[in-house]
Amino acid sequence: AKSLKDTFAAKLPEELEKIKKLRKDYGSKVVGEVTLDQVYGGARGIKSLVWEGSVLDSEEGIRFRGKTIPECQEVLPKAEGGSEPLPEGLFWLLLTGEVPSEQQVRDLSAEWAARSDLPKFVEELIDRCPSDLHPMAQFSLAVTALEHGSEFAKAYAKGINKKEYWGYTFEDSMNLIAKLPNVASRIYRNVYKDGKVAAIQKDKDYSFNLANQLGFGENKDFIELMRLYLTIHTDHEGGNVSAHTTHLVGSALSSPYLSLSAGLQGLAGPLHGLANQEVLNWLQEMKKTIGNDLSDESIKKYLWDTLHGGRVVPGYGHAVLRKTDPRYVSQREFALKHLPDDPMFKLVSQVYKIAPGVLTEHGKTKNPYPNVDAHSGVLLQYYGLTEASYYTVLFGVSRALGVLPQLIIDRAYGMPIERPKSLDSKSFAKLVGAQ
Ligand code: FAM
Repeated sequence: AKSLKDTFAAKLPEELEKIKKLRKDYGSKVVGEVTLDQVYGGARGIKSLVWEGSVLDSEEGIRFRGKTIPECQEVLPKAEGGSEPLPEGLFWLLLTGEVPSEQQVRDLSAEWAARSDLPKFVEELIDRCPSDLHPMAQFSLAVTALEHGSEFAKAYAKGINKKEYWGYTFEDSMNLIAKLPNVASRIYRNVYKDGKVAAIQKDKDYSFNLANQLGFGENKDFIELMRLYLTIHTDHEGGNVSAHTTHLVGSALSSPYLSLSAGLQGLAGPLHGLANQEVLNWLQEMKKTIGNDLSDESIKKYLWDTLHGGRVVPGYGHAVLRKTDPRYVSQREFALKHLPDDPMFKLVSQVYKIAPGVLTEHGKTKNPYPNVDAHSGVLLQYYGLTEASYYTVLFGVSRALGVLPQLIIDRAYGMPIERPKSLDSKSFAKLVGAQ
C-alpha cells in the first residue's frame, strides 16, 4: 500500500497549483472586515488563518476534511473486532484529505510503534519530576526535550532548500507522535501508580498501546474509548489556543517538538483543555453537596451557586459553537451504550438538561450548551482512570494528531512567519475617530 508520505507528496503539486491560482485570481479580494470590538475581544471571528484539516460551523460543529464525526466513525478503518475509528485513520485524513485503506492504517500503526522509543535522558527527565508538578507541565517539558532528536533542526542547521522543509517536518511529526504514548503513560505511572510502564506492542494499534501502558490493557471497552477519544479531540480548526499556538511558533521554523510543546502549554489553561479536569472536579464537588438529590431544583441551585461565585460552569460555552458540541454527543452516545447506569453519567445528563436554561437566564455566555470537555472525564472515571489532573494529557496526545498535520502542510505551502499588526489604544482611538 502507498505510504502516507508518498500519498501526501503525490497530491502536493496539484494543491500548490490550486492555491497559486486562487491567489493570482483573487489575491486582492476582501474576505472580511474587523471591528474595534473584535480587536479587544480576543480576535473572535476574524478570518485570518488557513487550516486545511477541519472547519468548525457554529451550528453543526466540526467537520474533518468535510466529514462530520458520525461520518468519520462510519468510513474510517476500525481495529479488528472494534467499532470505533482508529485515530491513525483520522491523522491520515487530516493530512491528505483522503480516507485511508485498512492496510494503510495498519501500516501507520506499525510505523508509529516502530518509532516509539524514548531517549534515555527523556525518561530520566520525566522520572525526576516531582509528582506534584502538574502532568501537563511534565508533558510539555518532555516534548520540548525530544527536540534533541529533531531532524528538521539538524537539517536546517546544515542549510537545506526550502522545498525540503516539509519532508523533515513530516519525519519529526511522525517520530513525535510515535513517542507520545511512552511519554504520557510514563507520567501517569510515575505520578499515580508504581512507575512501571509496559513496553509498546509493535503489532498493536496506537490506542491499544496507550491504554495498555496506562494500565487498562485488559479492558476492551476502555481501549475502544481511547480510540474514540483520540479521534475526536484531534482537531477543532486553527484558531483555538493549542492549534493556533502550534502554528504560530512553527511559523518561526521552530521544530515540531518546540511548536507542539508550546501548543500543549496553551492546552493546559483552564479555559481551554484543562476544562476536562475542571469539569470532573466540579461534578464531584456537586455530588458531595447535593448527595443523591439529582432533582432539577437541586442541580439548578448548584449551577446558580457556581455562577454567583463568579466562576464559569466548566464544560459549557464555546468561542465558536452555538449548539451542543457533536464531540459531546458522540461521548454521550458511547456512555448510553456502555455505562447507561453509572451515577456520574446520570449526573452529567441531568446537568445537560438543566444548565442550558440556567446559562441562558444568566444571560452572559453566547453559547449555553456543553462542549467536548463536559463529558470526557465521566467516561474515563467509569473505567477507573479517576485522576482528573491527568485528563488534559490525553487531550494533548490527541491534539498532536490534529495540529501536526497542519504544521507539515504549513511547511509544504511555504507559509511565512506569522506577524499580525498591533497598535496601542491611543492609536486605535485615533483610527476610529474618537474625540
Ligand atoms: N459559565 C459562565 N459564564 C460563561 C461561560 C460559562 N460556561 N461561558 C462564557 N461565559 C461568560 C464569559 O466568561 C463572558 O463573561 P464576561 O463578559 O464577564 O467576561 C461572557 O459569558 C461572554 O463569553 P462568550 O463570548 O460566550 O465566550 P468566549 O468566547 O469569551 O469564551 C469559553 C469561550 C469556552 C472560554 C467560555 O465559554 C468558558 O469559559 N467556558 C467554560 C470553560 C470551558 O469549558 N472551556 C473549554 C472550551 C473547550 F471547548 C476547549 O477549549 N476544550
